[in-house]
Amino acid sequence: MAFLDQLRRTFSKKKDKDAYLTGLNAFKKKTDEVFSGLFEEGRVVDEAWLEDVVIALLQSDVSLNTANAIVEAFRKAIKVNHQRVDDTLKSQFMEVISEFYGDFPLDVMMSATGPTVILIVGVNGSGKTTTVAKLAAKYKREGHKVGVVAADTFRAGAIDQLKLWAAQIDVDFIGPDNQSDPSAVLVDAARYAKAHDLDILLCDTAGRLHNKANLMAELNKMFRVLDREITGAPHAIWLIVDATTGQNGLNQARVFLESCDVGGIILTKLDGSAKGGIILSIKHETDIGVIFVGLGEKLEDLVIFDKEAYLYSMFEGVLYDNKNTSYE
Ligand SMILES: Nc1nc2c(ncn2[C@@H]2O[C@H](COP(=O)(O)OP(=O)(O)O)[C@@H](O)[C@H]2O)c(=O)[nH]1
Ligand SMILES: [Mg+2]
Repeated sequence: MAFLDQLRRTFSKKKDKDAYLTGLNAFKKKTDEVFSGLFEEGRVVDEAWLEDVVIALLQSDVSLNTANAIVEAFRKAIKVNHQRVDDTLKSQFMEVISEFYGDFPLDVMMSATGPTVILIVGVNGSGKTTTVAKLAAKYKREGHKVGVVAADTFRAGAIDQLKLWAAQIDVDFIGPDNQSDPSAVLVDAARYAKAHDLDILLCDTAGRLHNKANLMAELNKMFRVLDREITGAPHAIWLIVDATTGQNGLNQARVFLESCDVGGIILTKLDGSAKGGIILSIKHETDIGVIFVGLGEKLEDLVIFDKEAYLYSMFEGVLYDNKNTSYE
């Protein structure tokens, strides 16, 4: 009981609680549908029940591997065949998932000597350009001098899209100047950032998924030229994954995980997606956590990933009896 109560109390104090409850609505509906019967008071907790929990996790887009691992951890925490569903069991379920996920705090190492360079990578359409704009708005709000870089030189549309965002947010924009080599744009951007004392440079890259060797060569070239201009750059590489593509999206993104040192995953389009369970699989299967989630198309719809807010929003309808709680 303790953990369940504690989670609700912690959640009620979160700044982003409404964004989570609204943004995760589709996912919540899904978990309500697949878990509610399972967690009815008095249900017998036996092997068949545990198998049903695995299936419910699968239906929430947790991968089989991860679902099995969670249920194994849960089995160790409870007395199978000797108990029925009650508040203590619900609390244990939540606690097991929370511990299973562990922690993955957002940890941006701001460069002490010059601009901090953040590279955004991911497949086409995953939400890279939009996320660069959202991050630019966030860091600007926090008082940093920000520049955005259109290093996606393969799609003219992508350059204009970012330029428009930059004008709207009122941050500096650095784009290609006839050259079509993304590395050349990054060199220009790094020099511009140094000359104009920018704090943060957010680089939008191309998302073409050619073969792994080409991708690695292209990324390595970017790293080399950036490091030559600004020692230690890029300081972070963040991978964008589209939540609506679920496991498939994660598999597509794997090539990036194998090609560079990804420091965190940004899960976009979680609003309207019922596939929020993928967050548990991402962490379990890649050892890299989600650091931000996209909960809409507007600039303010990017929130720092918060495990407690996520778990509470996901299971509010299933594990908590009083659904009319006000969060004030
Ligand atoms: N609903 C929703 N749409 C998003 C989110 N992030 C991006 N999008 C939309 O996804 C589409 C593709 O985004 P874009 O940034 O151009 O993807 P890119 O090809 O990776 O640069 C656009 O229509 C965005 O508005 C999000 O968090 N929620
Ligand atoms: Mg783009």
